[in-house]
Amino acid sequence: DPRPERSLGLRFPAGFGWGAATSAYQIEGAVKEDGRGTSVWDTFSHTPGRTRGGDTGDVAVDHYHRYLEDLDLMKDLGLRTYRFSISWPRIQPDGTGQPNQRGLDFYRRVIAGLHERGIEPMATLFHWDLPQALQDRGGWESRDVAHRFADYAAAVFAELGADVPGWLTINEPKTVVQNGYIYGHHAPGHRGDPDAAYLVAHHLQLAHGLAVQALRATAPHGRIGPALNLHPCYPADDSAAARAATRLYDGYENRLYLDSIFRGAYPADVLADLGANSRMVTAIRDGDLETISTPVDLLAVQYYTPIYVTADGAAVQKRPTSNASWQQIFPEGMYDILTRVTRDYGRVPLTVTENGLPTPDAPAADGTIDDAERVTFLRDHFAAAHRAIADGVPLQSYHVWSLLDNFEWDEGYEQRWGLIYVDYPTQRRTLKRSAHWYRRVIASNTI
Ligand code: PNW
Repeated sequence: DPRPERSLGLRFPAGFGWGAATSAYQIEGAVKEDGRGTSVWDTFSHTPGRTRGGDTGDVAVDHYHRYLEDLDLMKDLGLRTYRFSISWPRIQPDGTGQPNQRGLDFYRRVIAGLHERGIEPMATLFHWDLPQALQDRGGWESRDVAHRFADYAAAVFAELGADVPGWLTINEPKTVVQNGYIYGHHAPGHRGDPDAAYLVAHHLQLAHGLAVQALRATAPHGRIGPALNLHPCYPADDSAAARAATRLYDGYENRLYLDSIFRGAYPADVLADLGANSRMVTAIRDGDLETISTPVDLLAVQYYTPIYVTADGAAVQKRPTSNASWQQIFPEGMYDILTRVTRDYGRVPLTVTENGLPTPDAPAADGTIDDAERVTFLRDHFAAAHRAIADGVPLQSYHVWSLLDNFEWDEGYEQRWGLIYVDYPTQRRTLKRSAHWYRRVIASNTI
């Protein structure tokens, strides 16, 4: 599309929460400053062979020192809301005990800076940077870590709860489960261990529920919910076998997390598939599902890609992929997943907390960055969200992933997901074509 900025004439509801998202380890750098402890991602990225080119988050985009400049960029874009994450090892360097004041102060400054600029903060408690000391005690395979998470959450709520209206518990539990314990390309890098992976899933869900309870006890005016990356699953062909395989695939991708939180039960088909002797099923105790299903105020949906499932349960490609091999571009998937959660789980307020595209950006001779593909991608996904709203979905806000180019985990710095380009050697920030377009979308509340 040569003119992706052309208006579609679609106006969003008044006050719609246009935003952008980041996470701590991907942007902050300053990994040894102000008493921060080591996280599993420090360990993982410093292990040879784990990340592209040996890239680490040691410096990232130096947001810890440049946050005022970044807050000004958000204001320049006109963001109504900004989603960031709090680094657990900055607050509790070894994962337990008295909070580290200097770590809390950094987030206090960020939050104050957001309020000064009229931007609403939305904070994620855990975006994968588990304190290494807790990993050394078993990590998420240990039930105790769920309780340590609740203590950490309570400490954060006590300090920051009054100034943050929106909270997210755990970013994408499924990604930790699958990439951390089955595929092994994320920390802690365990490969081929589904029995451990689903035990981890249960403890992540338990940690979520305990954190919701901690908020109710500490900062009762706050709103909180889970941040789930949901994948609409479609049969690769219309055979009955493909449909049955898709149903189970959907259980592992979506219902495992949604049903436990919103229905107080894990899906029976997934439990049966895991088996009565699996580590997860044998770890579930009386009362756990009540904890996990403690009522929440919102559901945060992260949508990137659909999954097409064959009769033998394999995922296949049916749509064009982006520069991320796992991402197929399918805007209608946004409509499908938003309408589906509303239909199946009731009218809980929704926010999209991530959606975006990596592009191979490089500045032109005049210094501009032409990411027309990102404009097209976002316009089409915004249009799908608009259609979902028109059909009654209570979607309140939408955070583009990501505000800035940043450390894309095992992919290092090569995949650029930002609205804002970062020249890593100089840390210079430049608005891409998509950022200029997004500013006009926000100002007009229209695509
Ligand atoms: C998310 N998938 O991860 C994360 O929350 C971000 O930190 C990350 O930078 C962003 O998406 C881009 O990758 C995902 O396989 C990882 O579908 C994997 C998938 C989706 C999201």
